[in-house]
Amino acid sequence: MAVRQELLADRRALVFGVANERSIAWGITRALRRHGARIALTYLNDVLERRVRPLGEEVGAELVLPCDVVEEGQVRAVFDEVRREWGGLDVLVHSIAYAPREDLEGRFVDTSREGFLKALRISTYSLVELARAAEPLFPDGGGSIVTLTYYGAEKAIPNYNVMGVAKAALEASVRYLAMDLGPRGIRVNAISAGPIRTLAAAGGVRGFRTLLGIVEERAPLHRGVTTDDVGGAAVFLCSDLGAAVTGEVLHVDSGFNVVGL
Ligand code: 0WD
Repeated sequence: MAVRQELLADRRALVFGVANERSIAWGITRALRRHGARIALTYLNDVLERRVRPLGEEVGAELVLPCDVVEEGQVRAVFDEVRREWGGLDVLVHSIAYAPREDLEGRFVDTSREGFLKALRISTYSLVELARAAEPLFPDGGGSIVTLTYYGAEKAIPNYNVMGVAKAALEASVRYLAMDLGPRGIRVNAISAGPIRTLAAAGGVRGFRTLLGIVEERAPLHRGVTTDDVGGAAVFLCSDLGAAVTGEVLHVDSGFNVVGL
């Protein structure tokens, strides 16, 4: 009987963006753990801490740390703690996004300067900042960074608005980070997930339920996407199976992005 090889045995994985058990980051965390990774989680604030700590216990997280990526000191503190506790890092998952609610409805042309900058600061620039902080911790010749994007980066989707612009910049950032970090053997990829009912999505994007229905009706697989589907793709990208993949946007969307309407 073939011994099931643990694809991520003892790899040290730091995950940003677990908010609750419906978070995409939580689906990824569980998949990484199932394949032998060691887990560290960050949470946004005290309110979320109450939800994230029990999840951390469920996966034997060795670190559960606060981090609002807007606070540079908190970002530095997380990586200092990782260096102290682990001495290094193998996997970084960035599953963070934010846009003011009023900018995720109505017309994109009406986006405020503050809303635009805040959305890109939190949803896009934070990847560059985390990658820069993580780089010295990755071992020579290894390391994988994964972020989450959405089809609204490629096509204009009603109400996704400024988040679509943030995701387009995120996908371009993945390519530039891949170029910079490739010589160190560090790979940088994005997973473009189909719509999933999470706290942020259901509450954040007007008309979200319609999006879910359209995917099930038109996507080749005629089914929605789950956080476990995204978790499986993340294990592939973080493991040696994805050793020659970097700068990519991997669609995990039941094939929705390949069909014309
Ligand atoms: O359909 C979906 N849900 C899709 C989500 C489809 C395709 C992509 N995505 C992306 C999102 O854009 C995001 O980048 O996946 C990522 C995770 O999104 P999610 O899992 O849908 O949402 P959620 O569970 O809410 O995680 C986003 C988290 C926030 O959670 P809440 O519930 O508080 O919105 O990002 C975190 C926060 O935990 N977050 C921050 N973390 C650190 N610093 C910050 C911040 N300033 N702001 C938000």
